[in-house]
Amino acid sequence: MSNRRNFLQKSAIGSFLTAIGILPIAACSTTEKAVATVVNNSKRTKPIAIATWNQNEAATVAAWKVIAEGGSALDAVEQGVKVPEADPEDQSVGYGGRPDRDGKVTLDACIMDEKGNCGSVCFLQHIKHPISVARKVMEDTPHVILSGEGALQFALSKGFKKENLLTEASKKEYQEWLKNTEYKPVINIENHDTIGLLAIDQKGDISGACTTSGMAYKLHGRVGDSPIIGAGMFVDNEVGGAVATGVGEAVLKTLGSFLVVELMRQGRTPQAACEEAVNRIAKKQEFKDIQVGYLAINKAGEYGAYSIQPGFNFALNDVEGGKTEDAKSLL
Ligand code: SD4
Repeated sequence: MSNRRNFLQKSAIGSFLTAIGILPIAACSTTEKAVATVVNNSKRTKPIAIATWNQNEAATVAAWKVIAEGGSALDAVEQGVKVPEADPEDQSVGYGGRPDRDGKVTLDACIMDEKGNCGSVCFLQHIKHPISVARKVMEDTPHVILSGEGALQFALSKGFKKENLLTEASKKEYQEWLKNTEYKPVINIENHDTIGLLAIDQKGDISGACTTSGMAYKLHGRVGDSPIIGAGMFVDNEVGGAVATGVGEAVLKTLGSFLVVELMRQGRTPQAACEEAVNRIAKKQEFKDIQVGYLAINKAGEYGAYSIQPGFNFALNDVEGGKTEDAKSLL
């Protein structure tokens, strides 16, 4: 666990502390009063931005900035996951992602808002920010999922730029891999940095996003859990949200994120719900050699996380600052 980080600028934290009731409303500007009133009139929840894997700290900081400034959870999750999408050092997401076994970087992403609207792209190539294309699918089309060439054409029509996403580092690793061409997940290393990010804004609304380049060296055309609503990510504004990381096939077979949210609806804590979803995988299939991790929040802003193997962790920001935590695990 790392220390809490100090990250908020003075003005943003002022209005935010007011909004959550830490500063008196009387001491505020008119805008701050407006924010505080909205929050005080809504069901009290604890705003938060939380993401899979502690290397995604920068993403939760970016998401929290949106929330602290009064922005929506939807904007927060999009802005948050765009950080690793644009980062060439992150070899599991967006630009710099490891390619499939044909040497092509193919991306999966989905997004869901507090009204249950959702959008997704899968098997998308050449676009650095698949999450923003997923959001356009949600907002500008009557559909939920666009795939492959159709998703690319849609993105181009919306003004996204066609780019080469394969960095020299990922290309080099791929060329090394070609020498043996063994397809085998390596727990917590090969591609388990997929970001799933959940946020609760000052109004108490929940949104989620998930984005990845998927399993490294996968078969060309393979789609994982990450762009599938209910598998890689699910949000129900009445209950909470959940995201998954790890071997997508195991998550897909159990519709893990939906399961976690439904378990919370039935009264389980986020922690207990994540544990049951992991146990469900362990009951159904050989699990000793794979990693799957779930991360969940409920409407009150409480969170939980659980994985099959040790090594899963997560990053979060709330009004107290930022931190990372290790998840408990089955093994
Ligand atoms: C997939 N679930 O494509 C993704 C991979 C992942 O952290 O989560 N990696 O199966």
